[in-house]
Amino acid sequence: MSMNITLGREDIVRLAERVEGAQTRAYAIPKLTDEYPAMTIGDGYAVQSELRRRFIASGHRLVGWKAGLTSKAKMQQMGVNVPSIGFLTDRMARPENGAISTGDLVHPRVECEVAFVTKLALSGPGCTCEAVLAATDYVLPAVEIIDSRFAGFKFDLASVIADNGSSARFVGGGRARRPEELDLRTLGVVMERNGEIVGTGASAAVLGHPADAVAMLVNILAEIGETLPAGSFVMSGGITEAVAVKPGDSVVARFQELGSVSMRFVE
Ligand code: 0L1
Ligand code: MG
Repeated sequence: MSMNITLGREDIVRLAERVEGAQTRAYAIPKLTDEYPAMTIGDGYAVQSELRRRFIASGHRLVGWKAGLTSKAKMQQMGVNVPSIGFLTDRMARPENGAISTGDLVHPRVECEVAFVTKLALSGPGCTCEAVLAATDYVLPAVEIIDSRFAGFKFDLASVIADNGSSARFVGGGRARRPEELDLRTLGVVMERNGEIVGTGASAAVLGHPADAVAMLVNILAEIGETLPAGSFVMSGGITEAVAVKPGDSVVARFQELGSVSMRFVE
C-alpha cells in the first residue's frame, strides 16, 4: 500500500471487528474518528481491507467494487471532498423486482448508478476513461442501497472508507448495452419512490463521465495494492442524491437508453 497508514495492526483489526459487527448485526456506531481522531484515509482503507479479508475468509465472494461520493451532489450532501471506493460481494447482490429486507439494515438509502461489467483486467496507476471503455463488456443500470453504519449518517472520509463506503446491497437490471452504443455522459435518470419522483439527474454528475469514476477507482485500487480483474461488476457512483427508504416503499430507477430497475422494501 502506498497510502499513509498510522494505525498499528491491533487497532486495524479492532476497528474492522467493530465495523463488521455493526454491518452484520445492523446497529449504528459512533464514527471511528471519535476514538482515533488522527485516522487517515490510508487507515480507513487498511480497516476496509481487513474487513474484506474477513468476509472472504468466511466464504463471501468478491464480485466487484463501487465508487462512492463521485458527484458534487453527494459530496455536498455528505460534507466530504474526495471520492472513495468500496468492495462488493455476492452477499450484497439482490435480484431485480425483488423484496429487500430492511430488518438487517440500519438506515438504508437508495441511489441510481451506471454499472460496468469488465471483459479485460484493469490496473493503475494511470488508468484512463478510454482504458475503462475498452475494457468494458457492457453497462447496465443499477441501484445501490447504501447504509452508513454511523449514527445519524455522521462521519468523515476515513470512517466511511473503513465502513466500506456505506455499501450494503445492490441491484442490477434493465438492459445491458455496449458502451460504444451510448453517450454515457448524457444519460438522464429519474428515481421514483412510491410513484413520486424523488430525484433526477444526468450521468455526467459522476465526475463528468461514469467511466472516469471507474478509472479513478482503478487508480485507488493500485494505491491499496489491488487490481480489477476481468468479469468485475463496478458501480460508478450515485447520479442523484441518496434517498431514504423504509418498509412498504417501492423504488423504480428509470434510465434513458438502459431501461429501469425496480425493487420494494419490506420489514
Ligand atoms: O456510494 C456512495 O456514494 C456512498 C458513499 C458513502 C456516503 C454515504 O453513506 O452516503
Ligand atoms: Mg453509491
